[in-house]
Amino acid sequence: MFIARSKSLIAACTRLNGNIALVHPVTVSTTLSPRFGITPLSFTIQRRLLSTNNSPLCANIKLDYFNIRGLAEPIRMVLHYGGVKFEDVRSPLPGWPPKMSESDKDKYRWGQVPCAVIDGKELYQSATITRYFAGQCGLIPADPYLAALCDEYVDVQRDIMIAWAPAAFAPTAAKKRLLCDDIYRLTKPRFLDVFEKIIKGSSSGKHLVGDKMTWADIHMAYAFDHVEKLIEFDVIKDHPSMKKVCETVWNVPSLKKWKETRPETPA
Ligand SMILES: N[C@@H](CCC(=O)N[C@@H](CS)C(=O)NCC(=O)O)C(=O)O
Repeated sequence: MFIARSKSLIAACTRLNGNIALVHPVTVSTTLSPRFGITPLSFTIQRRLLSTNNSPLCANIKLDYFNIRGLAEPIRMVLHYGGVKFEDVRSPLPGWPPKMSESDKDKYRWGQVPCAVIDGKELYQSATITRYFAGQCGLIPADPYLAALCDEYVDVQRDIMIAWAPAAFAPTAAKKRLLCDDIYRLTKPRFLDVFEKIIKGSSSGKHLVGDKMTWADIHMAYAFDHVEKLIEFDVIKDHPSMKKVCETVWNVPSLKKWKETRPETPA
Protein backbone atom coordinates (compact mmCIF):
# COMPACT_ATOMS: atom_id res chain seq x y z
CA MET A 1 0.00 0.00 0.00
CA PHE A 2 1.29 3.48 -0.82
CA ILE A 3 0.02 6.70 0.66
CA ALA A 4 1.43 10.01 -0.48
CA ARG A 5 -0.17 13.42 -0.17
CA SER A 6 1.83 15.54 -2.59
CA LYS A 7 0.85 15.31 -6.27
CA SER A 8 4.43 15.55 -7.52
CA LEU A 9 5.54 12.92 -5.02
CA ILE A 10 2.78 10.59 -6.18
CA ALA A 11 3.88 11.17 -9.78
CA ALA A 12 7.51 10.50 -8.88
CA CYS A 13 6.60 7.39 -6.93
CA THR A 14 4.43 6.16 -9.77
CA ARG A 15 7.50 6.50 -12.03
CA LEU A 16 9.61 4.50 -9.62
CA ASN A 17 6.86 2.38 -8.09
CA GLY A 18 7.83 -0.70 -10.05
CA ASN A 19 11.32 -0.69 -8.61
CA ILE A 20 10.29 0.09 -5.07
CA ALA A 21 7.14 -1.94 -4.69
CA LEU A 22 8.55 -5.09 -6.25
CA VAL A 23 11.59 -5.10 -4.03
CA HIS A 24 9.98 -4.10 -0.78
CA PRO A 25 6.34 -3.00 -0.56
CA VAL A 26 6.12 -0.19 1.98
CA THR A 27 3.43 1.95 3.50
CA VAL A 28 4.62 5.52 3.43
CA SER A 29 3.33 9.00 3.92
CA THR A 30 4.75 12.49 3.41
CA THR A 31 3.35 13.42 6.80
CA LEU A 32 3.66 11.76 10.17
CA SER A 33 0.69 9.48 10.92
CA PRO A 34 1.95 7.06 13.57
CA ARG A 35 -1.63 6.46 14.76
CA PHE A 36 -2.32 4.54 11.55
CA GLY A 37 1.04 2.81 11.48
CA ILE A 38 2.09 4.85 8.45
CA THR A 39 5.82 5.36 8.12
CA PRO A 40 6.89 8.86 7.08
CA LEU A 41 9.14 9.10 4.05
CA SER A 42 12.45 10.58 5.09
CA PHE A 43 13.23 13.96 3.50
CA THR A 44 16.18 12.38 1.76
CA ILE A 45 14.00 9.69 0.18
CA GLN A 46 11.38 12.29 -0.78
CA ARG A 47 14.07 14.35 -2.50
CA ARG A 48 15.42 11.27 -4.26
CA LEU A 49 11.95 10.36 -5.49
CA LEU A 50 11.31 13.89 -6.71
CA SER A 51 14.62 14.19 -8.52
CA THR A 52 14.63 14.08 -12.28
CA ASN A 53 16.76 11.75 -14.37
CA ASN A 54 19.47 14.35 -14.93
CA SER A 55 19.54 15.37 -11.26
CA PRO A 56 22.95 15.61 -9.56
CA LEU A 57 21.56 13.06 -7.12
CA CYS A 58 22.49 10.48 -9.74
CA ALA A 59 25.65 12.26 -10.93
CA ASN A 60 29.26 11.81 -10.00
CA ILE A 61 30.11 15.04 -8.18
CA LYS A 62 33.47 16.42 -7.10
CA LEU A 63 33.87 19.74 -5.31
CA ASP A 64 37.39 21.12 -5.60
CA TYR A 65 38.44 23.84 -3.12
CA PHE A 66 40.92 24.63 -0.38
CA ASN A 67 40.77 23.05 3.06
CA ILE A 68 38.63 25.87 4.43
CA ARG A 69 34.92 26.65 4.61
CA GLY A 70 35.13 29.88 2.61
CA LEU A 71 33.22 30.02 -0.65
CA ALA A 72 32.67 26.27 -0.82
CA GLU A 73 30.76 25.92 2.44
CA PRO A 74 27.28 26.94 1.18
CA ILE A 75 27.74 24.45 -1.68
CA ARG A 76 28.68 21.70 0.78
CA MET A 77 25.68 22.61 2.96
CA VAL A 78 23.23 22.45 0.06
CA LEU A 79 24.62 19.07 -1.00
CA HIS A 80 24.38 17.73 2.55
CA TYR A 81 20.83 19.08 2.83
CA GLY A 82 19.95 17.19 -0.36
CA GLY A 83 21.61 13.99 0.84
CA VAL A 84 23.77 14.18 -2.28
CA LYS A 85 26.98 12.12 -2.30
CA PHE A 86 30.02 14.13 -3.41
CA GLU A 87 33.78 14.08 -3.24
CA ASP A 88 34.88 16.96 -1.00
CA VAL A 89 38.38 17.59 -2.40
CA ARG A 90 40.35 19.96 -0.15
CA SER A 91 43.78 21.21 -1.26
CA PRO A 92 46.13 22.58 1.41
CA LEU A 93 45.73 26.33 1.84
CA PRO A 94 48.56 28.14 -0.03
CA GLY A 95 48.86 31.03 2.45
CA TRP A 96 46.38 33.78 3.24
CA PRO A 97 44.71 35.13 1.20
CA PRO A 98 45.03 31.94 -0.87
CA LYS A 99 47.12 32.48 -4.00
CA MET A 100 47.64 29.58 -6.36
CA SER A 101 50.84 28.95 -8.28
CA GLU A 102 50.59 29.63 -12.04
CA SER A 103 50.74 25.91 -12.78
CA ASP A 104 47.86 25.23 -10.35
CA LYS A 105 45.88 28.13 -11.87
CA ASP A 106 46.20 26.49 -15.29
CA LYS A 107 44.18 23.53 -14.01
CA TYR A 108 41.06 25.68 -13.64
CA ARG A 109 39.12 27.55 -16.36
CA TRP A 110 39.32 30.91 -14.54
CA GLY A 111 42.35 30.12 -12.40
CA GLN A 112 40.20 29.99 -9.26
CA VAL A 113 38.22 27.63 -7.06
CA PRO A 114 35.66 26.43 -6.02
CA CYS A 115 35.17 24.23 -9.04
CA ALA A 116 32.40 21.63 -9.15
CA VAL A 117 32.88 18.73 -11.52
CA ILE A 118 29.57 17.10 -12.41
CA ASP A 119 29.96 13.90 -14.42
CA GLY A 120 33.22 15.32 -15.77
CA LYS A 121 31.78 18.77 -16.59
CA GLU A 122 33.20 21.77 -14.75
CA LEU A 123 31.17 24.56 -13.18
CA TYR A 124 32.67 27.68 -11.57
CA GLN A 125 31.64 30.64 -9.40
CA SER A 126 30.49 29.75 -5.89
CA ALA A 127 27.05 31.40 -6.12
CA THR A 128 26.38 29.76 -9.51
CA ILE A 129 27.36 26.34 -8.17
CA THR A 130 25.31 26.78 -4.99
CA ARG A 131 22.26 27.89 -6.99
CA TYR A 132 22.68 24.98 -9.43
CA PHE A 133 22.65 22.36 -6.69
CA ALA A 134 19.94 24.24 -4.74
CA GLY A 135 17.69 23.89 -7.79
CA GLN A 136 18.33 20.17 -7.92
CA CYS A 137 17.68 19.77 -4.19
CA GLY A 138 14.27 21.51 -4.13
CA LEU A 139 15.61 24.69 -2.53
CA ILE A 140 14.44 27.17 -5.20
CA PRO A 141 10.77 28.18 -5.36
CA ALA A 142 8.95 27.44 -8.63
CA ASP A 143 7.56 30.99 -8.78
CA PRO A 144 10.15 33.07 -10.74
CA TYR A 145 9.68 36.14 -8.53
CA LEU A 146 10.22 34.13 -5.34
CA ALA A 147 13.24 32.44 -6.95
CA ALA A 148 14.65 35.89 -7.76
CA LEU A 149 13.99 37.04 -4.18
CA CYS A 150 16.22 34.16 -3.03
CA ASP A 151 18.95 35.48 -5.37
CA GLU A 152 18.48 39.00 -4.00
CA TYR A 153 18.75 37.88 -0.37
CA VAL A 154 21.84 35.78 -1.10
CA ASP A 155 23.47 38.76 -2.85
CA VAL A 156 22.74 40.97 0.16
CA GLN A 157 24.22 38.36 2.49
CA ARG A 158 27.34 38.39 0.32
CA ASP A 159 27.47 42.20 0.57
CA ILE A 160 27.27 41.86 4.36
CA MET A 161 30.13 39.35 4.35
CA ILE A 162 32.23 41.72 2.22
CA ALA A 163 31.45 44.56 4.64
CA TRP A 164 32.80 42.47 7.55
CA ALA A 165 35.97 41.34 5.74
CA PRO A 166 38.20 44.22 6.99
CA ALA A 167 37.44 43.21 10.61
CA ALA A 168 38.24 39.59 9.84
CA PHE A 169 41.66 40.57 8.52
CA ALA A 170 42.47 43.34 11.03
CA PRO A 171 46.15 43.32 12.07
CA THR A 172 45.51 43.66 15.84
CA ALA A 173 42.75 42.75 18.31
CA ALA A 174 42.25 46.45 19.18
CA LYS A 175 41.85 47.38 15.50
CA LYS A 176 39.45 44.46 15.06
CA ARG A 177 37.29 45.71 17.98
CA LEU A 178 37.12 49.24 16.51
CA LEU A 179 36.28 47.93 13.05
CA CYS A 180 33.59 45.62 14.48
CA ASP A 181 31.89 48.58 16.18
CA ASP A 182 32.02 50.68 12.99
CA ILE A 183 30.85 47.93 10.67
CA TYR A 184 28.04 46.92 13.02
CA ARG A 185 26.83 50.54 13.16
CA LEU A 186 26.73 50.67 9.36
CA THR A 187 25.36 47.22 8.55
CA LYS A 188 22.70 47.01 11.29
CA PRO A 189 20.18 49.56 9.93
CA ARG A 190 21.07 49.01 6.27
CA PHE A 191 20.90 45.20 6.20
CA LEU A 192 20.26 43.36 9.48
CA ASP A 193 17.17 45.31 10.55
CA VAL A 194 15.72 44.87 7.06
CA PHE A 195 16.19 41.09 7.11
CA GLU A 196 14.69 41.02 10.61
CA LYS A 197 11.60 42.87 9.39
CA ILE A 198 11.24 40.60 6.35
CA ILE A 199 11.32 37.44 8.49
CA LYS A 200 9.01 38.90 11.18
CA GLY A 201 6.48 39.74 8.45
CA SER A 202 6.69 36.28 6.85
CA SER A 203 4.01 33.64 7.24
CA SER A 204 6.32 31.08 8.87
CA GLY A 205 8.54 33.38 10.94
CA LYS A 206 11.44 31.04 10.21
CA HIS A 207 12.07 31.28 6.46
CA LEU A 208 13.15 34.18 4.26
CA VAL A 209 11.03 33.36 1.23
CA GLY A 210 7.61 31.69 1.33
CA ASP A 211 6.95 29.14 4.04
CA LYS A 212 9.58 26.56 3.09
CA MET A 213 13.32 26.29 3.37
CA THR A 214 15.18 27.78 0.40
CA TRP A 215 18.83 28.21 -0.41
CA ALA A 216 18.52 31.81 0.87
CA ASP A 217 17.93 30.36 4.37
CA ILE A 218 20.86 27.96 4.03
CA HIS A 219 23.08 30.75 2.75
CA MET A 220 22.04 32.97 5.67
CA ALA A 221 22.98 30.25 8.18
CA TYR A 222 26.32 29.84 6.40
CA ALA A 223 27.02 33.58 6.16
CA PHE A 224 26.50 34.48 9.81
CA ASP A 225 28.14 31.32 11.12
CA HIS A 226 31.14 32.15 8.94
CA VAL A 227 31.33 35.84 9.90
CA GLU A 228 31.09 34.87 13.57
CA LYS A 229 33.94 32.39 13.13
CA LEU A 230 36.15 34.98 11.43
CA ILE A 231 35.54 37.93 13.76
CA GLU A 232 34.55 36.11 16.98
CA PHE A 233 31.48 38.31 17.31
CA ASP A 234 27.85 37.29 16.97
CA VAL A 235 26.62 39.80 14.41
CA ILE A 236 22.94 38.77 14.71
CA LYS A 237 22.74 38.54 18.50
CA ASP A 238 20.04 41.28 18.58
CA HIS A 239 18.09 39.89 15.63
CA PRO A 240 15.97 36.98 16.96
CA SER A 241 14.13 36.30 13.70
CA MET A 242 17.39 35.98 11.78
CA LYS A 243 18.58 33.65 14.55
CA LYS A 244 15.41 31.60 14.10
CA VAL A 245 16.10 31.14 10.36
CA CYS A 246 19.68 30.07 11.08
CA GLU A 247 18.62 27.68 13.87
CA THR A 248 15.97 26.15 11.61
CA VAL A 249 18.66 25.45 9.01
CA TRP A 250 21.14 24.01 11.52
CA ASN A 251 18.38 21.82 13.02
CA VAL A 252 17.90 19.94 9.74
CA PRO A 253 19.38 16.56 10.78
CA SER A 254 21.86 16.29 7.87
CA LEU A 255 23.10 19.86 8.43
CA LYS A 256 23.28 19.40 12.19
CA LYS A 257 25.43 16.33 11.60
CA TRP A 258 27.58 18.20 9.06
CA LYS A 259 28.15 21.08 11.52
CA GLU A 260 29.19 18.65 14.23
CA THR A 261 31.51 16.57 12.05
CA ARG A 262 32.96 18.94 9.41
CA PRO A 263 36.70 19.59 9.51
CA GLU A 264 37.87 22.35 11.85
CA THR A 265 39.66 24.86 9.62
CA PRO A 266 41.14 28.36 10.08
CA ALA A 267 38.54 30.05 7.85
N1 LIG B 1 33.89 34.98 -7.56
C1 LIG B 1 34.58 33.71 -7.33
C2 LIG B 1 35.81 33.99 -6.49
C3 LIG B 1 36.68 32.77 -6.38
C4 LIG B 1 37.91 33.02 -5.56
O1 LIG B 1 38.27 34.19 -5.24
N2 LIG B 1 38.60 31.95 -5.21
C5 LIG B 1 39.82 32.05 -4.47
C6 LIG B 1 39.73 31.21 -3.19
S1 LIG B 1 38.54 31.84 -2.06
C7 LIG B 1 40.96 31.47 -5.27
O2 LIG B 1 40.77 30.54 -6.03
N3 LIG B 1 42.14 32.03 -5.08
C8 LIG B 1 43.34 31.56 -5.69
C9 LIG B 1 43.95 32.55 -6.61
O3 LIG B 1 43.24 33.52 -7.03
O4 LIG B 1 45.12 32.37 -6.94
C10 LIG B 1 33.60 32.72 -6.66
O5 LIG B 1 32.67 33.17 -5.97
O6 LIG B 1 33.76 31.51 -6.84
